[in-house]
Amino acid sequence: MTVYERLLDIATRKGAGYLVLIDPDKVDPKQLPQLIENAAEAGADAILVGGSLMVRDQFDAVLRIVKDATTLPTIIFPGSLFQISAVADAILYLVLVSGRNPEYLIGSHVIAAPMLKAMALEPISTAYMIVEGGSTTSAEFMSGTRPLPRNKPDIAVAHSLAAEYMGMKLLYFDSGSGAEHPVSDAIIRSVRHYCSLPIVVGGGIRTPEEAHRKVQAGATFVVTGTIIEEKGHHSILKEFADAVHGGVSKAKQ
Ligand code: 1GP
Repeated sequence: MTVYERLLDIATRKGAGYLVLIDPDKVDPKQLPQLIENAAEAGADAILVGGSLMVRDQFDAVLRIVKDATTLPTIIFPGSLFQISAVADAILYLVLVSGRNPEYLIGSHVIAAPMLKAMALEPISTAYMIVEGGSTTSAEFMSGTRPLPRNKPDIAVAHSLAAEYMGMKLLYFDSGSGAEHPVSDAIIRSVRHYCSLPIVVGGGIRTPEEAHRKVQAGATFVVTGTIIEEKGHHSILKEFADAVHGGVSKAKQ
C-alpha cells in the first residue's frame, strides 16, 4: 500500500485523519521521541515534517528520530528544495496553486523530480493553498505570493476544481503556522461540496473543538503544529485525535 492509499484508508475507516506537524527548526531533538510516541499512542494518523524556513541543520536527524520512534507514515511537508530526504516514507509534492510564482508551480518540481525518483520517495501531488489568516505567513513571504482571500469561498472552489481537473491528489488549505484565523468553515464546506479530493486543513488550529468543526465542515485531515510544540503531552494529543475522529462531546462544540 502506498502512503497515499494508507491516508485514504484512514479517512475511510475513521471518517478523518489527524496529522501532527513537526517543524525541525522548532523541535528539541531530545524531547522528540517522547512526543512522537505520545502522538502515536494518542491516535495520530501520520507525522508531517517540514517548515517554511530552516535555520538549524537538523532536518535529516529529525526525520530519523521520527522514523525510529513510530511506524506511522512519516511525510515530508517541504518548505524548500532542501527538505528532501530518503529517510521519509513520502513527500507532499506541493504545487502552490494559490500563487502565481512559476518557481512554486513548476520550477522546483522539475529540480526535485529526478531526486525523488532516485530516492524512491513517494510523491503525493498536493494543491497547496495559502489562505489569509490574519497576518503574513512565512510561506506567503518566502514564496512571494498572495494568499487566497479568507472570505471568498468561490475563489477557493475555483482553485480546488482546477487542481482536481489537473489530476492532483490532495488539497491542502493552510492559513499559516500560528495563524490568528484558521481556514474558515465556509471555505471548507464549499470546497467539499464541489470537489471530491481529500481536503487537508491546517494553520492556527488550537483546540480540539476547532479541529472537530473543521472535520464537520468537510476536512478529511486536520494538521496541528504549534499547539503540539507548546503542549506535546499525551492528553492534548489524545483530545485532538479523538476530536478529529469524531469524539468531541456535544457539550463542548
Ligand atoms: C502550518 O498547517 C500548519 O503550515 C500548522 O499550523 O502550527 O498553526 O498548527 P499550526
